[in-house]
Amino acid sequence: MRSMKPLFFLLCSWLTTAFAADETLVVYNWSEYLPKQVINQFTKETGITVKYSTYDSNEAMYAKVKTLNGKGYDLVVPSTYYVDRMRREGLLQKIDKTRLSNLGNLNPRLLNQPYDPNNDYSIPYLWGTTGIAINTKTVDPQKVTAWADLWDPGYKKKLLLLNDMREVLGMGLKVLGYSVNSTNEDQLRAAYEKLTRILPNVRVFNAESPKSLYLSGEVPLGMDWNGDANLANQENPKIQYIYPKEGVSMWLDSMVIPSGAEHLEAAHKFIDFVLRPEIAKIITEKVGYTSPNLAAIELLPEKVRNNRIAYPTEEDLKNAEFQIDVGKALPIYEKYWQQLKTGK
Ligand code: N2P
Repeated sequence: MRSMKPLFFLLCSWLTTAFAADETLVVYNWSEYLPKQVINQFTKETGITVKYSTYDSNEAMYAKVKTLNGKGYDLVVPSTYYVDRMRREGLLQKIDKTRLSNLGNLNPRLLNQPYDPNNDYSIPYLWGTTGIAINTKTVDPQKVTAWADLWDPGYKKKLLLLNDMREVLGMGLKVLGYSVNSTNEDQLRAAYEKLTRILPNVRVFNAESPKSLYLSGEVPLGMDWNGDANLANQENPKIQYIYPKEGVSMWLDSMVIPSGAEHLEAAHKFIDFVLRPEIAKIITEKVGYTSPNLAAIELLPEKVRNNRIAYPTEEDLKNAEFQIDVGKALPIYEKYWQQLKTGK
């Protein structure tokens, strides 16, 4: 009789691979979007080491994941309009929701949206708005109530614009009365032309850490994401966040698992960890953005819950628009963004 040994070893090695607990988790997230404390606590509790790196735009994240064909990362955090694109391109894998015991904490109004019906591929992480930050020490707040005010020739070389294609072109569209999700070529050209006229006022494009530039005093006003402005405001109350009257843009970023991810067990554990009320509470408090986790919001001190920078009122969201995928118009956005940034 032939020895059963090789078969036995094969089986053993298969079993160890199949059931070995993950030792690492590779996370790729927006900059300044997850407190170190949360990573440390996760590692302490699970023994899983988190390899963490960051990006400052959806486009940078997408390019990386696409080049790697969905391999290399276990968890990334795209905005809704990239969840849509990535899932349609086969770059994401389904999340096993039976492994998520804390899913019920999420605001049901943010679930089951057209970009990912049934949330098969994405679990909301944080959401927020894009408005205007000003330093009231040097800028009169009465004079800045609209996106249009940023074109004032008095602000020569003073503005920060987010280094973010959809945000900047969205502002150009909005100021002309169009939708931030326009797919109309003429409207996009008009937005681009309008934006070329703001360039003399632009000091810097930044999406990595705008607050550092607001706080150091290098820029007195410009665009900002609400959470970033929130932290700046906590450090220096003179820095304020304004909801421009044309309307802010709104977005939601979600945790997704790329198609080639290797550490699936760890990824699911991490998602469920983030969904715990106490952990989601730490995240919203420390990074300043808005939590989709209702149980976490309940735990927040009143002061945080009533802070309009992170938790806007209905009035603040008047004329607000949620950013969605622009489908076939994306190359038009890319063309004008490139032209705006490089002048060609
Ligand atoms: C934080 C990035 C905010 C996310 N640095 C914008 N979707």
